[in-house]
Amino acid sequence: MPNRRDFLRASLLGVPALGLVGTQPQHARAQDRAPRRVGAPLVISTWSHGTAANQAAWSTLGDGGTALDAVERGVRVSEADPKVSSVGYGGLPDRDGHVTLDACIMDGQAHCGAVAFLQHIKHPISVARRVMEETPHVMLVGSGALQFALEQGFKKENLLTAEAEAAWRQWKLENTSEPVRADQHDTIGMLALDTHGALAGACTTSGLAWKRHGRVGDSPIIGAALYVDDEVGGACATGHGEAVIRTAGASFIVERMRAGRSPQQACRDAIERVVRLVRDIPDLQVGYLAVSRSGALGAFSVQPGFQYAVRDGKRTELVDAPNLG
Ligand code: SD4
Repeated sequence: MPNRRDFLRASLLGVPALGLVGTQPQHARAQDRAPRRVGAPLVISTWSHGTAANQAAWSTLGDGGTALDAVERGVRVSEADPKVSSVGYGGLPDRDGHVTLDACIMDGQAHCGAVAFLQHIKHPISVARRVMEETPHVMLVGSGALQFALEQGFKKENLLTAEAEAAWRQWKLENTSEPVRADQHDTIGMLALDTHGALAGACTTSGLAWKRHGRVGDSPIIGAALYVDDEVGGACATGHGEAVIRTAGASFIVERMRAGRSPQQACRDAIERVVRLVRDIPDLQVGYLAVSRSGALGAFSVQPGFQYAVRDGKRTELVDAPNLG
């Protein structure tokens, strides 16, 4: 049965009927018992370019499409946009001038696929989905991922735009130190809930600018930048990938929700954990988003500045995430 909070949420969202499905296992704890929301889709994603990505995802969700199709379609918008300088085409390169991409995709039934250190393919998220659906593996990397993408019919392209190359040349003139740009955070992570009550998520990035050649961040790692479980909810990450990997960010958030924490509390717990455990990364920034199976949202970051985009039946919003200040 819908609880009072879900009833209020449905009324606030103007949702005419809140359909509920699924039976609960005996051992289910508080958050597990939150009813699954069916019929009222939503999508959230990181950063301001998430607004356009959400719109594309929404056109799939609004037509009754699956959350999995929605997140793939959504993040492809950022991948194709040359103005988004840390995702796909137009992404800033590594210290040797190569654009190398990381991406993963996951549904709420533990199906997932990922690519890492992939070059020359504009839509790594779609390659990740093919890994999930066309191979017995979860992750392909580097030349193996490229070979697979070409076999699957993806086109080999130059992803280094003139602007990104100019920025790299400028950086080379000015910098001799370890190449990590701390202010460069606009990886897209996206979570969607569809009209059937199913969840999915996607994450795609060119990673930290000026990184060492071969460096892989959190974004293609299931459990770090993304985790989704239809019984509980999903979470995704942006920010310093090393810190997210070291603290198993998205997986930690989903398990906190399973234990009864709200998405908001769980995101805060994960940020407090990062700050407690990762003391050796200067100017650390990490941002998390989460959604529960009943459609409750959470967001939190280490520092101010992290924004996320929300789209549901009522809202198209860009929101400042709460943070530790
Ligand atoms: C990474 N998490 O490769 C990514 C970087 C980023 O917004 O920009 N996140 O570590």
